[in-house]
Amino acid sequence: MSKCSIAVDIGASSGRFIAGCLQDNNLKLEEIHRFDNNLIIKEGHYCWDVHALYNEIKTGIRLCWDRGLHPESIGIDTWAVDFVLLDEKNRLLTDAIAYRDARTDGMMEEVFNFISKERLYLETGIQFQKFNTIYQLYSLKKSNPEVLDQATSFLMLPDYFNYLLTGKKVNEYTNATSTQLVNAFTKKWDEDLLDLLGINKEMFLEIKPPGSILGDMETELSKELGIDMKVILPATHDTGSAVVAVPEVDDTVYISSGTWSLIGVENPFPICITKALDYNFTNEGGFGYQYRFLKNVMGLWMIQEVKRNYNDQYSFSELVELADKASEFRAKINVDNDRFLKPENMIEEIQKVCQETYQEVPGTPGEVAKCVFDSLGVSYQKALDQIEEIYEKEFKKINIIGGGSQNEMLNQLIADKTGKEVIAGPVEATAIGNLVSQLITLGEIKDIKEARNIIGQSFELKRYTAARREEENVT
Ligand code: LFR
Repeated sequence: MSKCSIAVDIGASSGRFIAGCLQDNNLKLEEIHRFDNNLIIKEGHYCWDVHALYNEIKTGIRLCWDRGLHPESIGIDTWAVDFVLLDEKNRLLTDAIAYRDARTDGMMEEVFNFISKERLYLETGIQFQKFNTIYQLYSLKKSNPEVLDQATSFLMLPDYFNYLLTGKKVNEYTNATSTQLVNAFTKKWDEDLLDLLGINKEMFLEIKPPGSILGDMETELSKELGIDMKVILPATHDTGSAVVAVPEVDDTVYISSGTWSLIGVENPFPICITKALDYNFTNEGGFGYQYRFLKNVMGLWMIQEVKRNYNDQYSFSELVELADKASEFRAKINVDNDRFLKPENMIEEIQKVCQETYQEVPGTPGEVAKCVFDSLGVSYQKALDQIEEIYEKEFKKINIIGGGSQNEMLNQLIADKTGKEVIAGPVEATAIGNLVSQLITLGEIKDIKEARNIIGQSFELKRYTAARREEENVT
């Protein structure tokens, strides 16, 4: 059996610890640990509980040892854009304020007073989302400028966990690009932008590409357990890892479906043309310096919130079933409206928007869920049309990866709507992408091409075609 690695994949609603190794050229996964992740409120802001998350990381490592697994390496990925700042004694200067917090309201427009939208896009290639790190930092500069001045290290959340595990501080490349402060061409911190904004440049660290070995684990826990494990940088931005796990990228549009739906294509260079700017597509840095030309669609967050607002009375699959039964319901909303980022109550917000747009208001849980799924379908279709317009070509396949790929109703809806072949899976794409990046670094897998072949043959994928409900296995 080959060397084994651990992927720690922390999403906005849950985290998982998955061990993986190659057996007869197939990737074998073993889930070690799973935990919830929730927003907490601290001093009036939505924050992530980084201490609780780090404890879950330590619990997972302990559980590996309890099971007799002695992995060679560990790699951590999380969502993007969020960060902490440390002072010269490496003490936390900030809470990990979450990107859904309202502190960035209006900040994007203020930043445009210093840097034009066009210049920002031409230099970074990154989409305009009000929660990007650049706007979070600008908000901090306005509210607590002294904190920015005292900071000696800027760490994105996976960088922070890596620092806790190894004592080494770096900024991993794929996640760094999501800040909208990395130059898309030089792949370095864009010092001109930082100067224009008056943000302390000294706190930004060396940018290291995914696939780098950060160092050995050095914690009380490693001493206690006698652990000799390397920390490797995967694409620490979860979407970056997920896209590594798309089995066939040629002629394929992927949808990485989780809290967000990220819809796009892999590209060897950034596309910063006016149309891409107008349609708000991003060029996020990827593994092997590929770019993810994609668009954020609001994703399953909406249905997760709907479920929570019904006091978890219905499971996710019950909501899907109820939506299926509400087939007569027709109202649709623009899911990408910022109003849905973190409304007080998602159900009420959906109802309000339907009312304001003179549509039938969804009343039953089935109608609310149907409205969300249908509206997501519309947004996917629009993003797809925009990609095809920019590429001036038709893509034949859509590969849905991630937890959302298990939603058969949505998969079929996408096949029906687009008329394209839909391939669903792998479900654990992010953890798989994280794992194969480590196995490439360890020399177990040659390169990303071989990794994708291995992934294609290791996991069961389902195919859907328009107006036909049956699927066939294609492994
Ligand atoms: C998905 C994701 C997206 C990013 C959003 C916020 O989990 O990482 O790629 O735009 O979360 O960080």
